[in-house]
Amino acid sequence: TTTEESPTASGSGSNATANFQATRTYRAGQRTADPERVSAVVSAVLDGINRAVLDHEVTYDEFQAVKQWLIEVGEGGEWPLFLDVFVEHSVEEVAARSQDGTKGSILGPYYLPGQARLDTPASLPQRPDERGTPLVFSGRVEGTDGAPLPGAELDIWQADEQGYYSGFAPHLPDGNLRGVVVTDDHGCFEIHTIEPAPYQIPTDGPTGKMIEAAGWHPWRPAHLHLLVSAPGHRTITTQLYFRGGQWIDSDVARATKPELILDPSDTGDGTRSVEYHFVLEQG
Ligand code: MBD
Ligand code: FE
Repeated sequence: TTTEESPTASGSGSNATANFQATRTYRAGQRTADPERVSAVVSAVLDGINRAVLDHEVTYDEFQAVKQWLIEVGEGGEWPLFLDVFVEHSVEEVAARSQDGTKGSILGPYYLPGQARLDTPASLPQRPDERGTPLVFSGRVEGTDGAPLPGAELDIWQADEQGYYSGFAPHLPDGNLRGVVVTDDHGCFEIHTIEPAPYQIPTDGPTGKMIEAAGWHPWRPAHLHLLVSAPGHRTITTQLYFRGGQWIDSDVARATKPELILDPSDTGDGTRSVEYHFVLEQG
């Protein structure tokens, strides 16, 4: 692979940090949270860290190495990557406790708002020589009462056949394999794309170095990301995976769920095809 086709960790990581800071949506008021809650959560985090130090008899050398590593995560812009891979699944699990309809999954660091709106049937923007197995992904968006939701939006983004995301890899055109597809009068959609490759955490950055040092693998199974929304309904952030795909049972980000696994079939001409129905709750 050429350098051009292998974005560096610092490239994708700092892009993710810049993107987070440009698009963050959390409310500023949450910065002045209830002191009792701050104390409870921060105490629990510090208790966990101090417990690990005592239980594993962490040395001064190790303590200083950790300090240096934390500095590098920040300098490399990898906090969004690190936190979305190792912590977001728990935040999503909490959110899921009050969510009906289609199961959610984590957002991850590579969502970019403001993509092209496409009428169904839609083709996601692709390079003329885009590689990968063609995939036709179709289905319906409906409410928990089963009523179809016309005009619902599927904001979709995915890695390419090499596992890279546009906007976070300099060799890919802006908007590649990203789009907002709008459902028709019957709440139906049809999206023409390619099957993504599994995603590898960049091995040349601090997150990848930590994973390697621990002897873990740095892979997420192949997935499609989606934000599914409709007026008057709660937006679902989710991901869809592929049955039998590599890493499906050992996602480094622990973000798979059995309800979110697609099982595409061959159509006979080298294309694969699959349906999925999304259910949104009111609110
Ligand atoms: C990804 O593609 C992803 O989806 C997550 C959650 C973290 C890192 C890379
Ligand atoms: Fe992803």
